This record gives sequence, C-alpha cells and structure tokens, in this order.
Amino acid sequence: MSRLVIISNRVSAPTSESGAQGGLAVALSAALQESNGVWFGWSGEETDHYTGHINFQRNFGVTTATIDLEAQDIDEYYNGFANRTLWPLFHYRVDLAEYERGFAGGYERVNARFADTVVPLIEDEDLVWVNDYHLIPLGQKLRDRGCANRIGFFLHIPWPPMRLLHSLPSHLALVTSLFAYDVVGFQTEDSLEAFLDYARHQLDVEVDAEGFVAYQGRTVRLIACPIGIDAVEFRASANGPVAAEIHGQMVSSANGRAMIIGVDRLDYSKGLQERFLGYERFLASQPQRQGGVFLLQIAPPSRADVQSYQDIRATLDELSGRINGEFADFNWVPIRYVNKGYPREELAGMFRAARVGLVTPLRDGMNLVAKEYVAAQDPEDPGVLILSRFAGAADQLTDALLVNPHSPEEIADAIAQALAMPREERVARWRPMIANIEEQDVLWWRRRFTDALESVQPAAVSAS
Ligand code: ADQ
Repeated sequence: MSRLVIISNRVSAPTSESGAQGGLAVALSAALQESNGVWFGWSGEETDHYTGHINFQRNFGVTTATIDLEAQDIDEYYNGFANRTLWPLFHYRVDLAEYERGFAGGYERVNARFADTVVPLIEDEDLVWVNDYHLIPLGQKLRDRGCANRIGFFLHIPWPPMRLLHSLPSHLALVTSLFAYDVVGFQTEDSLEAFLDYARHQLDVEVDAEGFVAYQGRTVRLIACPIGIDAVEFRASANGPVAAEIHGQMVSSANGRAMIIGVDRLDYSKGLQERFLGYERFLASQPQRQGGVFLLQIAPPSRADVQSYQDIRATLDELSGRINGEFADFNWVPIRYVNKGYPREELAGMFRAARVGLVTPLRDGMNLVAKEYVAAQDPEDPGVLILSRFAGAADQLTDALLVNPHSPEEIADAIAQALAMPREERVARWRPMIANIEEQDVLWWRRRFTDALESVQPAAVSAS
C-alpha cells in the first residue's frame, strides 16, 4: 500500500493500543500504521498569531502533524463557514444557514494555510485523503501548489439537492473545486445522485458506467462508500466487564421498566426536539404504558459557540421539562435527559440494556450510533432499532423500523410496535442488520476508498 497522508479538520491521535477512541480513529490509525503515513489537521488550539508551525507527534505508531489557528480563523472558517454555512445547508436547513463574506474568506484562507503547510510533507507516491466539508477546496489548493499525487475526498455529511445548494453564493466555485480530486466519496447513492444532478444541470457533464466524470480537463471518479463501525471491537466492548457493570446498574435503576435510548451530539440535525414530541405522543396515546417505560437521552453539547446550538439546547431543556412535568409521577420520570458524554465501553452497556434504540435524525450522512446500537445487542434477545429514513444508515439497515422523523405519530407508533415486538421478530430483524454491519465495517470502508484512490492514474498537473 502507498503511504497515506490523511487530512481532516481535527486529528484524533490514538490514545491507546486498543484504540478506545472509536472506530473512525482506529480505522484511519491502522491505515497510517500500515503505510507509515501521517495525519494532518488543526490541533483545536488557538494561537495569537498564525505561524504555520507544525507540531509532530508519534503515538502508538501513528504520526500526527497539527497546526494552531488564530481567533479570526476559528471564527470565520470553523464556527463560520463550516458550522454556520455548510453544515446547516448540507443538512437541508437553509433557514439556519448564514451567508457572510467574511466566513467565505476565512474558509478560503484556512484551506490555503492547510495547503501551504501540508505540501512539504507530501512525498511523490503518497496517497492524499482529504476528509469532510471543512476542506472541500483543499484539493484545488494542493493542485495550485503543484501537487500531482492521487488525492481523494470523502464527504461525511449529506450532499444537498441542487435547488438548496443554489442558495450558497459561491456554489459553483465550491462544486467545481471538487474536480481537483481523483476520487470523491459519498456516504450514499442518494448523495452521489444529488451531486450528479448538480453536475449535469450546471456543468453539463455526464458520468460513465464506472463513475468517472470529466470537467475542464480533469476526471474525477465518484463513489458511494458508506462508513461503518469497528463491529468486532464494539461487540467485544458490549461483552466486556465495563459494559457488564453498567448494564447491571442500568437494569437495576430501570426497576423493571423498558428503556428506550437515544445518544447523539446535541445538534439540530439529530431531530431531538421531534423525537421528544414523538415520545410525548406515545405516552399520551398509550396511557397503559406510562410508568412502565422511560427514555434515556444522552446528548453532550457540541459547537456551543454557535447561536443555533444554544437555541436547540434551550428548546430541549424546556421541552424535556414540560414533558416530565406533564407525565411524571412521584416514582417515575419519563425522560432522563443527560448532557454529557460517556466512554465507549459504558455506552455499549447502556445500548445493550435498552429495549429500543431511537435514532431519528432529520438528516444524517450515515449515523454510527444506529450501527453501534445493533452491534451491542444480545443475539438471543436483541432490542429494536427505530431509525430515521433520512439517515444514510437507513440504506443498509432496512430491517429497522424506519420512520419519518418529522412525524410524531410515526415515532409514537414505532415505539409501541417495538415494545410489543415478539422475540422471534426481533431476532429475525437483527440478524441481517448485524450481518451487514460486520461485513461493511470501518475497515471495509477504508479499503474501499483507498483501493479506489490507488486504482486511478495520477494526473500530471502544473503549478499555476
Ligand atoms: P456525527 O454527526 O458526530 O458524525 P455519528 O455518526 O452518530 O454522528 O457519530 C457520533 C459518534 O460519537 C458515535 O460513535 C457515538 O457513539 C459517539 N457519541 C455520541 N454521543 C456520545 C456520548 N454522549 N458519549 C460518547 N460518545 C458519543 C458525522 C456525520 C455522520 C457520520 C459520521 C461518520 O454527521 O452522519 O456517520 O460523521 O462519517
């Protein structure tokens, strides 16, 4: 395998040999170890003045190279264009997307800074793998600096429909910059199709049978490449001592009640407000179930510097309080709402203890929680996954109870169906899902992407 240079906004250096930090970091770290590669990105730290100084570290066989950014970069590039413009727009929330010239300028500047800093680290035969919406124009900026390597890009979030993308003032430049890459990967066929729809209508280009599209002298291969989890590791966690301890605590604190679990970053795309309303509808429509069930919603805050995240947090505080006030009894609280993160082994134990996994994003590139919930289940007595039709994972996990996350009635009906589902049906639904999750795991994803990248011919480019 060629040496790999992975570039992403943030770098997740391994913290242990076993990779307790999760599937993506483990999969990429394994690829970096095998190929003696390097992982480059922002340290997450702020500096008074940008210097471009690279901090190299080597942990458990993985080399990371990080730079600090100055306050204006973080405001305009990260909190601004990435999280206040692209994130909402790509999750179909045009109402929340903010279009500020300063954001767009900061995005270009930081992408140029990434390119300037990483170019000297790239050797002739390296494969370069750029990740996610923070860095869409990076490939173009690397080409501008004479980088002739094979460069791939993977988008972890959905690609929006053409009509929505039109609301972005710089949509044409953003899309055409993707043609600097050799391979562009999407989570789903749906996202790939949405990209192609734009390319056909705006750029007048066509795709061939292998997914190659040519535009202005460059050819890019488009692939759908759904990300997976490290299923073996997660199942082992669910069977391990930490999970067993947590499982025991959950069972005793549930006191015979059925637990429904939700685990999400606190983000408006995850459909938490709609989920609470669906659960409220369930409680109201099934009075005989009240007191016999509870929802554990774990939602650690994220992107707290962005107003829309402060707003959704306030909304959920209010809504969970209202529902609890409406239905709770002296010995029962219908929603346990927790704003903190938990170690993966503990999450695995909680997932196993839950009769129902409630995963209802309004839009999601993939959604790894859905896969983790399934992987954590007891094969003899698995719980039921309720999954949004609008999560990328719904393409693979077709045996889940699929719902429209905007419909409180559908969520309420699915909860009732899940709680009443006989064991034979639960097992019959779980088996094909776990088979898919084990086969198309995170290593499968990584190989599929790097194989596609390795198989393209490097194109000659000249520095401009
Ligand atoms: P996210 O939007 O962050 O990822 P997701 O795919 O669900 O969403 O991954 C979240 C990860 O964080 C999971 O591994 C989960 O276990 C963990 N996590 C969430 N809440 C936690 C908590 N309270 N404590 C500990 N861990 C927690 C983006 C895209 C997704 C895409 C992924 C990967 O938005 O669509 O699936 O990237 O490509």
